[in-house]
Amino acid sequence: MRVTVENGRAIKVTGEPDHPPTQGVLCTKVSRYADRVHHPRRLTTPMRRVGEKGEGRFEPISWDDALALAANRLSEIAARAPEAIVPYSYAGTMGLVQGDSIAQRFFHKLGASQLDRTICASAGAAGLKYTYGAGLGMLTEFFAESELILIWGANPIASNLHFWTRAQEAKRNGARLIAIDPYRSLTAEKCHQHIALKPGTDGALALGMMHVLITENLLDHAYIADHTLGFEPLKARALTYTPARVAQICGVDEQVIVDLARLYGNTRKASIRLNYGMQRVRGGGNAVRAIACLPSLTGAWRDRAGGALLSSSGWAPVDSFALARPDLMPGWPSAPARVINMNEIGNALLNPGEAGGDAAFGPKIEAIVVYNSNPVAVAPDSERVAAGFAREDLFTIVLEHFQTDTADYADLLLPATTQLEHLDVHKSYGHTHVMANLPAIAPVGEARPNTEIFRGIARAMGFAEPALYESDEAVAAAAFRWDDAALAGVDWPALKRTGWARLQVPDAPFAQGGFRTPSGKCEFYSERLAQQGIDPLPDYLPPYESAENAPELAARYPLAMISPPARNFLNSTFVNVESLRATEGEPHLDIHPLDAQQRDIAEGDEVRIFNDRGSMQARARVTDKAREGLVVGLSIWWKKLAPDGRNANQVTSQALTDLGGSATFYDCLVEVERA
Ligand SMILES: Nc1nc2c(c(=O)[nH]1)N[C@H]1C(S)=C(S)[C@@H](COP(=O)(O)OP(=O)(O)OC[C@H]3O[C@@H](n4cnc5c(=O)[nH]c(N)nc54)[C@H](O)[C@@H]3O)O[C@H]1N2
Ligand SMILES: Nc1nc2c(c(=O)[nH]1)N[C@H]1C(S)=C(S)[C@@H](COP(=O)(O)OP(=O)(O)OC[C@H]3O[C@@H](n4cnc5c(=O)[nH]c(N)nc54)[C@H](O)[C@@H]3O)O[C@H]1N2
Ligand SMILES: [Mo]
Repeated sequence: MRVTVENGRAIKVTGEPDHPPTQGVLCTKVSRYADRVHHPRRLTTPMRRVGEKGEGRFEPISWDDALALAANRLSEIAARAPEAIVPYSYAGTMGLVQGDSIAQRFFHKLGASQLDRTICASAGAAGLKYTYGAGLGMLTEFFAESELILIWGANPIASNLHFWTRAQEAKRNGARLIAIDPYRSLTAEKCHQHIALKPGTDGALALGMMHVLITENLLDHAYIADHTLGFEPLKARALTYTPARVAQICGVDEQVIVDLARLYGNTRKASIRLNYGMQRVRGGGNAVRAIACLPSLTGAWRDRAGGALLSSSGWAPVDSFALARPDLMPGWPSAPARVINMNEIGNALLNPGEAGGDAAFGPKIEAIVVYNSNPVAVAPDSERVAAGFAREDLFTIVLEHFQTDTADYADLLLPATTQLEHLDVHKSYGHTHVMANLPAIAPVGEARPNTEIFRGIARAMGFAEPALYESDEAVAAAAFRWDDAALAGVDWPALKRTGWARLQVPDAPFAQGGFRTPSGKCEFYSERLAQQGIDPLPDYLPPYESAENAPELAARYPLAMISPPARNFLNSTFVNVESLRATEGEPHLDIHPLDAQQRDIAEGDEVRIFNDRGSMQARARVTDKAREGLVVGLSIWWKKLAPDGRNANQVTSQALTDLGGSATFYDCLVEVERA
């Protein structure tokens, strides 16, 4: 990203023309980043709550007073029960320095609860780990040479523009693009074919494709013999997924499944861009495992334009231990602090703890420190999340750029710098470059980097541990294992000079096998899963909230709701940038004409979407973009900027995925009525 600065203000951000994945282009929302940085509502001073909890009324205080207030409260709680303190963070702008370096070290030193950061990708990450050994896949560049691209549970026009550029290149060269998505997304509209399966049934579709590949012998037997493990048991499993059975599960025609498998098996340069959209359901981890097996069955990996990509982040040799220093935990390594899954923060905040009768939970949560995240808007089962944050006896610190829905609940609200103002270092999950993020402008107002804020609280608490006081430069320099072959010839000073470096990854990374699993093979069968008492083979698990799994629930709430990203928002970031919000308009609900008709809903009607967890309102768009039985509310709105003060997470659930403990945002049954 290039920043143009005039008189100390960022006036424009553009893509770096020389950076191969970016090629000078930023996506819709990030190209407005300067508007966000200099937004009139940026938080510019520390503030203390003066109103009621959640009311969002604050008064400015000095940094010294703010840090002392934080230190006093946290010290007092830590003296009794350090695990009663919980950090809550996700990616922010995804840097390794402003993400989980000094902050993690601080919470580890304190003995605070650990947070399992599972809100986005952990089901898919687990699926890849048990199949390939890590988050590894095809190189983005070479999708441009593919002859067939399955865009599977991904909407790159909205959420991964730089991949879409490659897919279009391939399309111009004659490639066929197939979208597999219950919704006719912006991307699906531009593909040659759209397979609109029922949400959460991807595992069955992949197993059905395997059935055809096996029975019609569209397999690369040499690749299977040399580079995979467990073909025979996988074959037995796949043979139970006949196209007829899969057609019934997925709600698509049998012939569509057969044709898809034949085309896939008969195309040499066949690639799959799957993305996280398809793993936000009960069976998400298994579905990723099943899809990840496909290129190893057909030997698509032999060509650099064949294979699959969910995440490429495993190629970057990040030194997570050096960054987060878990060894600073008092009980390390035998008795690490308790772990709270971030998707269950609603339940966790409302848990009375051991004194209230839940011995297994441990101490009741007394303090939460939020940075790089907006849980009151983004976490599932939001009624419970908000009720938790509203607790009078909870001490809440929020580090933010803006007064978000979460910031409204803060006792102490601290202004943080943006990526234009601080130093950082990045890996990617969509390409294979690492990047240096150098500050382009001075901090706005009194904003401070997250790292500096945590150093300040540590100092005010009197901690002596040197690791807590390392400079951002020192942390950045320790973020990667520079001696790893992937970074040959690159070190931190060099990265700072050039801005980015390409990781040394072979063009066709698994052409000769070389997976990072214990066996070194693509593990269809996972011994590691078997040892944990988990099914060692990929399977299809029906969504928790489906007619298959919960008929009684489905009778009351017959519509499946998904709430994938809106093009102009980045999760809940940018919702408060007026120009972007104006383009999105207001919260919408896409509903199929037949479902609308049954409910007497017309285009433009205000509708109420509800289930046992909560409700929200949106404006109906009657359209066959949503398949029958599906409703779609593009997200994630700030609640307070929506007309009814609510958003899609009012109805989503805290249930976790099969693998990885991920969120199940798209495993959600609702009913809809005219408001
Ligand atoms: N504009 C924009 N870009 C973003 C983001 C954003 O909020 N806005 N968020 C960023 C982040 S944090 C992430 S993780 C990525 C996410 O980006 P993606 O991985 O692309 O995920 P989603 O956008 O959640 O979903 C993509 C598609 O999956 C479809 N889908 C939903 N359920 C299912 C299912 O069960 N099966 C199948 N096959 N498809 C399904 C949705 O309809 C949607 O069109 O995007 C990143 N980029
Ligand atoms: N219903 C529904 N819910 C979802 C999803 C969905 O598709 N549907 N998607 C899920 C996914 S994939 C994800 S990744 C999560 C994302 O959830 P979050 O991680 O909460 O992401 P954002 O909503 O972008 O909020 C990030 C916040 O961090 C702040 N921030 C950014 N950089 C910094 C920094 O350097 N310092 C500090 N202190 N703050 C910073 C921003 O101002 C912003 O308010 O949401 C999940 N929630
Ligand atoms: Mo995400």
